[in-house]
Amino acid sequence: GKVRAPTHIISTISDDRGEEPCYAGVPMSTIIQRGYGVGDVISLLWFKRSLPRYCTQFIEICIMLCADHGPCVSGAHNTIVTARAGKDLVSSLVSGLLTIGPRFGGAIDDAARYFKDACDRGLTPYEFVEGMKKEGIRVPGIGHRIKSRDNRDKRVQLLQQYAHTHFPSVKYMEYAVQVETYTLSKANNLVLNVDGAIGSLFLDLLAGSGMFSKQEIDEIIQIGYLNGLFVLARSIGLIGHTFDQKRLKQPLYRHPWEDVLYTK
Ligand code: Q5B
Repeated sequence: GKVRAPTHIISTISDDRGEEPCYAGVPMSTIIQRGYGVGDVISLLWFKRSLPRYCTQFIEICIMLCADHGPCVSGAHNTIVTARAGKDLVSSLVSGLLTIGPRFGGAIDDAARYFKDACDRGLTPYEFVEGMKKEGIRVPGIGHRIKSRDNRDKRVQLLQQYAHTHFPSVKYMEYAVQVETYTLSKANNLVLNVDGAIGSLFLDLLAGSGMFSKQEIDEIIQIGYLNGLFVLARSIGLIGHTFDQKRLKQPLYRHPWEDVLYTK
């Protein structure tokens, strides 16, 4: 019989060889005819399956709520400085994206990992938080520069409200809130932040939707899909900041001497 030459690439999420491109086997025309949104497209291309509407809507809410958070955050700042240095859109965008990491926006996967492990092992918030402290690890998903007990993050509240109304279970989110109650007893700004809210609620989505096996959930958490939500969302804002600076014809940025402590 025919022997197929070994391929150099294996791909399982999309196919452009037919009459129309397919995402996870779903033709483009079906995506349009059924009125699918970006949450459905993410479901197909990231999770390789169609998810129920309440899940795709949750994904879209995450994208909308994380699209921007003003010009002062690390990502927007880098993008603004880069755009003002006369660089192009892609350079300005990636300059901002490269700040996304364990402190800024990229704590979603670790929040999901640590909350899941602690909740599944039945650790009390005290045992979990103090155990992390002993290891010198900050609790991912907890803490914010400007948000606090008295100035809660509206995004977190909106995500929690949506999940309370639509999710079959919010076990992991409730655990994260218990952790927050404990961390708030230590300092006012140790709130559950947007990364922690998305991380814990995505665990609830994965576990409660009945669309994923236990093994698949473990793999998603281990690979780390969830920071992708922040990267994707914030790209919208970073592109906006680039256009804004170009429109305003802003000159090269130089940080003022007065704001630097020169010391030996
Ligand atoms: N302490 C976020 O810190 C921040 C602690 C903690 C235990 C913690 C910090 C942190 C985990 C990572 C995380 C996502 C760096 C944040 C985001 C998107 C954003 C951004 C925006 C947007 C803030 C003061 C004292 C110290 C620390 C202790 C702080 N966090 N202890 N667990 N998690 N969190 N990141 O205010 O005894 O004095 O040494 O790393 O989840 O990025 O809007 O800005 O949409 O763009 O700089 O919302 O919490 O406080 O570093 O001076 O710490 O609190 O050990 O204790 P700060 P620090 P001590 S959402």
